[in-house]
Amino acid sequence: MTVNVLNLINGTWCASRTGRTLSRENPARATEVVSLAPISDASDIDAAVKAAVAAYPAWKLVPAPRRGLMIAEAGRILSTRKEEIATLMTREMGKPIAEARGDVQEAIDTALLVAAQGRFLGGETVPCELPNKFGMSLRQPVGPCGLVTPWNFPVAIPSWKIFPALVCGNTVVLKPSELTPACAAEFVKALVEAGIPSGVVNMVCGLGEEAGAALVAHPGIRAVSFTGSTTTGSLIGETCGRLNRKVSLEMGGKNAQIVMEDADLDLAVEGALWGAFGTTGQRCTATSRLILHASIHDAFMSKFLDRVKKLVVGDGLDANVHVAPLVSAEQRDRVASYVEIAVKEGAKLALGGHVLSSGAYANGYFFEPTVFTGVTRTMRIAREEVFGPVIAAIKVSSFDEAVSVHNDTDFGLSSSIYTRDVNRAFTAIRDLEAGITYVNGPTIGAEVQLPFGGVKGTGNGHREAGMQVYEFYTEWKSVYIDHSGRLQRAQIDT
Ligand code: UN1
Repeated sequence: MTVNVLNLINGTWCASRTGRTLSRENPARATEVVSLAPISDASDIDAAVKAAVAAYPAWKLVPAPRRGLMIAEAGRILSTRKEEIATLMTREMGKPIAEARGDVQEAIDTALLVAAQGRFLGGETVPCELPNKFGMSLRQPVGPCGLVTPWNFPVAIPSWKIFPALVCGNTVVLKPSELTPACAAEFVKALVEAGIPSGVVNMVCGLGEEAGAALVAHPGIRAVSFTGSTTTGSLIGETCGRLNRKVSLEMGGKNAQIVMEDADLDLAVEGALWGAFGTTGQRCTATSRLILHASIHDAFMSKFLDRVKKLVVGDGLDANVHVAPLVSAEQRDRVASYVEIAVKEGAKLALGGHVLSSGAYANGYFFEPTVFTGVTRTMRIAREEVFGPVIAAIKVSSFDEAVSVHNDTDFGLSSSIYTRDVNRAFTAIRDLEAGITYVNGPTIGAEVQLPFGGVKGTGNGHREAGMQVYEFYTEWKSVYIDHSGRLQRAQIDT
């Protein structure tokens, strides 16, 4: 069954003014069209931003606890439709059904957390230096926000942005990935049904270079939040820099799992399997480097390769499948080209490395789970984000070398160390350059109540989730109330 996706502008579901549509195929069976969505242009974006601008004055006056109640209701609606949306997600972007359920669950968790903040969007009160004077700070909304989201977490990532934006009193225009418009529409429908007024949430489908670029640069937009590739993020950052526009960028990763000589090897193998091949490696938190202490390198690798060989590759709707297809033919070819590069640079292909295209794989974008050993820190396979089921193992001979290899990357999202030595664990927490560090757990699977984001080339210093996300979706106002009845001069009258 093909889903016909429409744009949502000012409370009305409508086609693009261009009349153009894009069809999205099931990555496990490319002959099946999952969704048809508008390819919108700058005029559609303009209409949506105007709706968001018009709806803003009334929405920001709705008491935050009431905005929170609507978000809680959206979370409830999502939980009643979890299975239906998860199935659509697996069909539209491929991830295994259990992971698709997890994606929807992450949005439900976010709704619960954010809804409560409607009653707790606090500021501070501080003593003033002058008598009979009161000082406080308040959070205020930023204004209409432009949100550009990726296909790999097609419900969870929009929820990280839209729920906090709304609870703070902002209105939004969402431009979801052209690969997952139907998932985005399901999420937005839950908001509409929860009673969010017309114009407060708008969605415009289309391509990044057309609809996305128009949204980011539109004069009505006050803040832009983007999750996706480093190339696109940097362009968005440049545009917003020129326009003095608030911008939150969440981009690539080259996350590593360190395994020290004292680690529980079976546990570390489990972690690496999940971290590297969960979501077919298409998470920005995916484990794409393994940093192994020389004394356990061979023992680890032999256990690891045994387990990788047993991974079942197939259609994510089959509950027995561990590794689903890549999202698109383009992504599959990109992964294949990285395998070639790694081989040319002298990495040893220990397992996998090929496109799967025969039998049950004939119509899908499947790729073998792939393991490289003998990788050095200068190879491109150790430095560039692949976003696929490929892991590169680097051998080190000490903890200090492990940390140094770990940090020798332009990125800094997630990191992991397997060790039973508490001193090393705490030193790693301090010294690994990353926004997230796991001890004895894989690099993927962040929970929504802690800040999410990275250092160095991964982002531009903002965080999503947790309590930190409100720094992005609000502006601070400082307020001074002088109840002395006379002019008092700060810094002068003592
Ligand atoms: C992403 O890949 O962009 O921590 C997000 C995780 C998930 C979110 C990943 N909760 O792996």
